[in-house]
Amino acid sequence: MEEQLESLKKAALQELKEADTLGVLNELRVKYLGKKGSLTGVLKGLGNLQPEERPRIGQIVNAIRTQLEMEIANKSDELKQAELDKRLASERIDVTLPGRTSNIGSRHPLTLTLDRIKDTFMRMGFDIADGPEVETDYYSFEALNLPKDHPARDMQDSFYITSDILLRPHTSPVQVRTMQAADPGQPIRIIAPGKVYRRDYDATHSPMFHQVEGLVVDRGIRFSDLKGTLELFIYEIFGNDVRVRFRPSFFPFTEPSAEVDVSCVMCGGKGCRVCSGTGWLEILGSGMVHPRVLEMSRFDSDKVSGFAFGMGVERIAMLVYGIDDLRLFYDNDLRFLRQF
Ligand code: 2NL
Repeated sequence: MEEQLESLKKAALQELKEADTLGVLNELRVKYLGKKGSLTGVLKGLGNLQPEERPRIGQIVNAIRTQLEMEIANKSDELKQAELDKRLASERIDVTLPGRTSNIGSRHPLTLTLDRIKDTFMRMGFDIADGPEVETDYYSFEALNLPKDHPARDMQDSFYITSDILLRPHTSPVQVRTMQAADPGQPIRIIAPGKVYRRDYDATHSPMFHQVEGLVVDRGIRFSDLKGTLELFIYEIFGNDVRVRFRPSFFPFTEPSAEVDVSCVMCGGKGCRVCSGTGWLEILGSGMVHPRVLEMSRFDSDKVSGFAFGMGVERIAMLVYGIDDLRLFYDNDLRFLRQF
């Protein structure tokens, strides 16, 4: 009996030594110490022994049991530690690696240009006004002294929804609405930036583009106010080294009217492809508000006068950043957008 127990112990210790996973270790625990395990079996068989032998054998079985429990506990700790070491080695992180940079993007060149235009006029005391992009014939043409047979009203030029409703072809309706909402005699000093729509599409024309128009109405507004305001604006946007010239022109809603040119920002005025050899770039249309336009919006043209102007934001952005195709603004190609 003792010999049998001794070899059982030996076998168990040998197997424990060889156990290399917690799973195998658990199987061994069941095999030797479990309810149906070998040692438990011996204990159960104690009844068959001579009564005087029972305590001695029982003692030996309990000693083996205690020893095996201890060995299993030690081995278990050892295997757990080994497993942890392995995980720590394989999951090691290098805290000195540079972090992933987050992509925060940048503002669109048209937004940058629009912001600079708005900022410049705001510092001169202008308010920013806006209005609907779907407009009526009245606000788009009638109130601006564009008669029924004027070419600007051609179905070919504008996007009509009905014969009376269209996508605004300029932001002037915003200024008309502002004048008509104003208290009589209240001075007006606003710019109206926003999207406008015309039926055109090539390298320099898009069916949707951005415009900023401006309007000043007050007592004693003169052409010199128009000149000073627009000259200052151009120096702010293109720098103090450019030259500015005013050229007589015609618009139905202003009289007199002037187009404003800046010396070519590409060649400095010598003449190049961008300025078609003239040395000048046209960037603004302007003029003194036509008395009929003032009267239609309930202003007394004997008491007040005003000036107005309009410019294309895309054109200014192209000149500021040296972009030669307007379609780049709308392609949303990141290789283009990342440059601003
Ligand atoms: C251009 C020319 C211009 C105006 C727009 C305007 C608006 C009112 C009254 C009088 Cl409510 N005038 N706007 C005046 C002159 C020129 O734009 O070349 N735009 C791109």
